Amino acid sequence: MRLFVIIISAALIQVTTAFAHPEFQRYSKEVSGRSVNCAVCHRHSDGPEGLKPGQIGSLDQDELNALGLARQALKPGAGAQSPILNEFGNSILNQLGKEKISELKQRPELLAGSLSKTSDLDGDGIPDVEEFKDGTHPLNSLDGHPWKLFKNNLGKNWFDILMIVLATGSGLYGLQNMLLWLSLKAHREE
Ligand SMILES: [Ca+2]
Repeated sequence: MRLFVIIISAALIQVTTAFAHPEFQRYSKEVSGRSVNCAVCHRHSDGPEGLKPGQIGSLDQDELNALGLARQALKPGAGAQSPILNEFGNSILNQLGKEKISELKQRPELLAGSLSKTSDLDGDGIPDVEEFKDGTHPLNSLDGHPWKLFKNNLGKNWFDILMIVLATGSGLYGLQNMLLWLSLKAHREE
């Protein structure tokens, strides 16, 4: 009986570690100093194990079939869409394949260097790999390194900002002249 429990526990541990990759999460947390959860790559923020939406226990038969195909995506470019991964997680799977991902678990600091430098899934101007290192969410355009977001927004909206500055400047100029005119008028009437 005891042996049976040990075997079952070992099998469960293996299944759990086969789906989750906490090494990458830990690395992102360490380098960014921010709290990073499983939702960076997974559909559910608690990770792949469980019964909640996006977790293995909630999958229907079609999704289980898709999960089976994703688990066989050993090489890059398999086009797999794992139902427990989000768009970023699936993009990593398709860029690297499962073999390379397992290899990188020993050296999580090499993950960012192995991925596309230009892919920006949420279109906030910060590449996914930078967001991974910054501990921000690569699929949320409002979540990004504050200085990088500010710079990108400034770059995108420079014309509007220039117009506001000009309008404010000319408004102040007009106000100053009106005050000057009023004070001259008051002097003349004295
Ligand atoms: Ca981004």
